[in-house]
Amino acid sequence: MRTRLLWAAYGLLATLAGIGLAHLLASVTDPANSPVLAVGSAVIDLTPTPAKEWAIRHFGSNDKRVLVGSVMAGVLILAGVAGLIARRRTRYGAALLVVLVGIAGVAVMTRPEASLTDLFPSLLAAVVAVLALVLLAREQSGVTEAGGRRGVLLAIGAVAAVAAVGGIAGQVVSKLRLRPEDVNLPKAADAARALPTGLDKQVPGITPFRTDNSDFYRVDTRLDTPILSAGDWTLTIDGDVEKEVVLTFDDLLAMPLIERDITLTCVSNSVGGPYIGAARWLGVRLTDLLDKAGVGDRADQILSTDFDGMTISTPLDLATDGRDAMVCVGMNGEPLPREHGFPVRMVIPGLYGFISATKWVTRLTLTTYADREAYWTKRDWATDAPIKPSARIDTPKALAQLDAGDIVVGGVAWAQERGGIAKVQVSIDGGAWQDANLGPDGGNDYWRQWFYRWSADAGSHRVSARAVTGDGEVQTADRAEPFPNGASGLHELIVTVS
Ligand SMILES: Nc1nc2c(c(=O)[nH]1)N[C@H]1C(S)=C(S)[C@@H](COP(=O)(O)O)O[C@H]1N2
Ligand SMILES: [Mo]
Repeated sequence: MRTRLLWAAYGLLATLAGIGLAHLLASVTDPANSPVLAVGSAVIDLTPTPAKEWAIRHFGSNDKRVLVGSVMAGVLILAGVAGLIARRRTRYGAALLVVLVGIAGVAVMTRPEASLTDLFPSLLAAVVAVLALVLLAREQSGVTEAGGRRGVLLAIGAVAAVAAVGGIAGQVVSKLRLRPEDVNLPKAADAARALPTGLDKQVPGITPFRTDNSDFYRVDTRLDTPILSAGDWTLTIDGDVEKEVVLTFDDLLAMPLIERDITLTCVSNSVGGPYIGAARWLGVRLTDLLDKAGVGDRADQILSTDFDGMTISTPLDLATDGRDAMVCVGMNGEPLPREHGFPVRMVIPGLYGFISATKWVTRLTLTTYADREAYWTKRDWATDAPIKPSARIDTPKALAQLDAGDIVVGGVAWAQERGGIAKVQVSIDGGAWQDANLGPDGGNDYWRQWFYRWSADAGSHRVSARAVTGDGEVQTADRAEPFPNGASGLHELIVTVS
């Protein structure tokens, strides 16, 4: 039993050494090629909708950790098995390791813009893992009753050191490379007016009127954070256009910039959920860019592609109907953070992010829905998905224990491209809808804070909120799941008052 465990540990160690060095190599070239991340990303892409809705739905940081953790666990179990096999036949154990790394290689190569050099980290992982296993096996078979333990211990130490140094150095290099790049952004020709002071201080527990970049939700299919440089970046506008246009980052900055306050929302946000944020965006008008290329009369879709070949579809008519559709370089007075699309991303008010907000965008192709299908379209998500108006209760929290008397219920509500929020209403225990107080107006594409003073008596109570839009629409109570075009229903919670 003991020797079995020992051999399993050898398989594990050898694999960790391979993965560690590969991680280091990938961190200096392209982190996405790190074998574990590559397999994780492939799992994301292969996961069927809506069977495993969560995987495509919210890639919130926790899900990403769970996913990478599970892939890692799977790899390590197989690595242990390879070690056990190597006890009898080193060759077969080594072969299993090669197969294992081969899976990562396939995962790397199935990425849309993959090239052969992307395989280097996986190749390195295979070579290092096999060499390490052979070394450990050789030293182990040299161990006799009489001695020879020194060699094994040295080999174990060496392999473990390679694994640790590779892994740690890889992490350090990745962190360093993630530092934001310094770019100077010009001022907007068409600036936004100062955002009024929100209710942040007045209503404890309410969502801040403006979301800090560091608190802004992140949703995308990536397990890494892409590291692009503004100097290398270009945007190509092609497809059904009069002439193809290629712009550099400087070309973009030389165009008239606008600044807008827009609340971005993810289609995967469940009612009352966290995947929403409000920021001040700086960029050029999407229509100014499209005019440069001259849109043909066949196109009904803008297919935007990111640097890695990931695609997002946007209905051309909605993007060009006069709303402030933007190709953005700045977020809250800073260059875009890497997680949010540096150097350039799209933001289109009123459409969920999965059909509008392409991060790390490098290509806009004017095409048709009949000709081209974007990533989420292939996974049966809707192609036309306006953001559904909704009110969220931030305070009190669900199941809170509260003292009887005055209780402030508060939150945010949004109705982008629907005239903004005209009213938020609150109902206690299904009673009559009462108007809440609204916070300041940040514009029709921006969310609005609200609060309601409730004089609560003892007991268990159900608190509900709903939005009424500037266009006169009352938020529906009909429930829908996020798939395929966004959640609906009222945010409701139960609290206990005593
Ligand atoms: N390149 C790329 N852009 C993307 C995505 C993606 O997976 N890849 N996800 C989209 C989705 S679903 C949303 S909701 C928004 C989220 O933007 P954020 O992460 O900056 O909040 O980005 C969009 N842009
Ligand atoms: Mo999203």
